Amino acid sequence: MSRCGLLCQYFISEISAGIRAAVGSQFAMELEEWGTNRPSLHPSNWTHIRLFHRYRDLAPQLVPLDYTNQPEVRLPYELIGSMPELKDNPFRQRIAEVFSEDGEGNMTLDDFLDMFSVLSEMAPRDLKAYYAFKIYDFNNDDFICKSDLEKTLNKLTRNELTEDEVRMVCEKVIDEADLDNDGRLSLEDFQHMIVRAPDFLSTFHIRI
Ligand SMILES: [Ca+2]
Ligand SMILES: [Ca+2]
Repeated sequence: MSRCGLLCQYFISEISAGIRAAVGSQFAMELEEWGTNRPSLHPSNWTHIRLFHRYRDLAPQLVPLDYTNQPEVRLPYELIGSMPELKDNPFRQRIAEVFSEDGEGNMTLDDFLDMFSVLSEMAPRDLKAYYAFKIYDFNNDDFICKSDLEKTLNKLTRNELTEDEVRMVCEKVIDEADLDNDGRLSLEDFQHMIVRAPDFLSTFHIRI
C-alpha cells in the first residue's frame, strides 16, 4: 500500500478512535478503589462528588463549597486546559470550547460535569460520536469539511506531515466516508465511519 494509503488508514482509525488521553490513570485507580469501598453509593454520585472537588481545587477562591443557590461561577479556560487529564491532549482547547456554554472554553460546574461524563468510559457510543463530531467540526457549521479534517490531522500528527500529504489523506478520507457525495461529512457519514472502527468506544475517553 502507498504511503498515502497507509496514512489514510491510520487517520481513519485515529479519528474514529477519537481523542486519546490515557493520562490521569492514578486518579482513575483512586476513584475505583474509593467506589469499591462504598458499594452503596451509585457510581454517578461518587463520580460527581469527586469531580466537584476536582473542579473546586482548580480555584478554591472562586468556587464555593455550597452550591444550593447555584452560584454563577465560570472557571477560565486557562485553568481547565492545564488539568493533567487535558494538558497533553492536542484537542484540549476544542474539547473545552465544545462543552462550555459560552463556547470559549470557560466552564461552569455543569459544563465540567458534562465534559467528564461524555468522556468517561461509561458514556454510550452515540453520545460520544455526537461530541467527537462536534469537536472535529472546528468552524461549527455541522459538517466536517476538508479544512476541519486538515486541522484534525495536523493536530493528531502534531504537524509532522507535509502539506501535500495532509491534502491527499483528507481527500481520501472524505472519499471513503462521504456516503451522499456532497464532499463533506455529515454526522450520519461520521457515524457510519465509526461503526467500522470497533475500538472507538473504548478509546474515546479520558480517565477520571
Ligand atoms: Ca465544519
Ligand atoms: Ca456527505
